[in-house]
Amino acid sequence: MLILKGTALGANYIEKEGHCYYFNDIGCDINDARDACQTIFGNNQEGKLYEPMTSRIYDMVFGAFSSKTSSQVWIGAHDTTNEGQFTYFSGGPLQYANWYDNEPNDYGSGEDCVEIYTTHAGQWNDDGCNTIQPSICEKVEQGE
Ligand code: MAN
Ligand code: CA
Ligand code: CA
Repeated sequence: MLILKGTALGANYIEKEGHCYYFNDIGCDINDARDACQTIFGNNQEGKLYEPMTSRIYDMVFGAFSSKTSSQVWIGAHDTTNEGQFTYFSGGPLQYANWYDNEPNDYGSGEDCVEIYTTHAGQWNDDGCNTIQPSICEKVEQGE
């Protein structure tokens, strides 16, 4: 039923270049957000928090979800392993970063997870991983 592929997607889903993205507006800490992406998209290495790799794709994904009301939204990067060394949850250093002014700052007792500031043109902040907020999931389509 290829013809349904686009139209069957709900309002919180978009599909771009063989990847599907989902805006999860249920507030979660980072671990629950990661689990939710697997629940939504499958746990066979398919569903994960969105891991931005290029500005071109990031601008498309952020643009599609920028009207969402939440001001802070989880994506799939962290520095829990080595402070100051941000990596994707899938592994490897960031290929692309979009930090807000003076971020990341590991504020207070420490901040090790990466969020989008939707109120600051989609630039990023490091925040405490226990913060409860929405998130963006990604699925790489089979065969891509
Ligand atoms: C401010 C800044 C940020 C920090 C948050 C934590 O906005 O210091 O870097 O992450 O506070 O709430
Ligand atoms: Ca940190
Ligand atoms: Ca910060």
